[in-house]
Amino acid sequence: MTTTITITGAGGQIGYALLFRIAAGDLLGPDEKVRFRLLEIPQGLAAAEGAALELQDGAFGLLQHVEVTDDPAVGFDGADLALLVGARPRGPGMERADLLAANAGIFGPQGAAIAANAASGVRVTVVGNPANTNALIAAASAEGLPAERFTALTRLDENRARAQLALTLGTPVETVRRVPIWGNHSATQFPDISHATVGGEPVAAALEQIVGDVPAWLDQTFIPRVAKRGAEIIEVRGSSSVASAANAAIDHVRDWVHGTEDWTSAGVVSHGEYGVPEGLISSFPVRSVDGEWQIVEGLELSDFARGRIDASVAELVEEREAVRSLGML
Ligand code: NAX
Repeated sequence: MTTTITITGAGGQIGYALLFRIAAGDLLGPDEKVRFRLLEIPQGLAAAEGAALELQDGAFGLLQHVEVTDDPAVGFDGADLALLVGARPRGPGMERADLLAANAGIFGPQGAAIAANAASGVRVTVVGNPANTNALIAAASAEGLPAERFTALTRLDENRARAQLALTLGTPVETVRRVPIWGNHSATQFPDISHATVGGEPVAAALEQIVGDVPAWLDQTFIPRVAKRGAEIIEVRGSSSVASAANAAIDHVRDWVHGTEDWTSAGVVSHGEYGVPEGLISSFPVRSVDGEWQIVEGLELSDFARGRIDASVAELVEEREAVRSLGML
């Protein structure tokens, strides 16, 4: 079997980090061949073509073909998996409404091109920001495709949260589980430790021994650290998160295709779960079963968690309203 994978913004930083790991088999395993379709805007074509030359030089046994294009119909032709990475960044003096409108102008047509050209079982993962609302716009424009096929990446936030907990507890990161992200991939996101476990035991007791006042630590240290990690990376590295974002995108898609052992996080369409308005693409605790994301239901939420989730979801509602008021949804 050969899987056709479309990557938009493939000439950019995250695209460059994704291509070589996927070609090496990190996404689908050592036996699944891949075919790339790299979709760029005209200014990004040369960088994507350069990456395609380097892919040749990688002599990857799994890589069957690379097509570089700025035509969405060609870019999404036959796509089984689509990673929508290319987006319009916020420029100097750009208001939030301008940013949403610029991205609606990208993700609307891409959603339509996916519906018209991709494989009928296509799975779409939006990385480009504002990821949740971009995914919502793409889904709304993809006539005939279920909204469940459109997701937004919040796995990087979850990976950051698990890593921070592991560092604080002095434990290997793989022992820390069930740390879902709720809401928007933005500073309002809620990394939730209330159901988290370390080595199979609830995390709260272990944390108390180390940080003392757990609620204060969550409010003042942990949540801001996770939610503002992207800014911290920019400050220290002088450039935004790239390899960790590509790594999280690979985690997300691999789990979607191959299934999960435990919960993880993904921005998926709400059917009203946990009071999140229907149709929004919000991050939830999810499992992947038989190639479909399922929201983990029935979790008890504290007042603190409820307040945090409501605040992030309110931001998603505002973003949807802003795009609607521009007539772009
Ligand atoms: P770069 O600016 O390096 O690359 C973006 C690429 O997209 C450029 O080559 C550009 O030509 C291309 N592009 C722009 N519009 C396009 C269109 N309409 N069709 C096809 N290609 C298009 O950015 P990079 O560092 O790769 O980041 C990409 C996106 O990921 C940004 O929106 C960024 O904010 C977002 N991120 C999302 C994360 C998440 O967890 N969801 C984390 C990392 C990252 O911040």
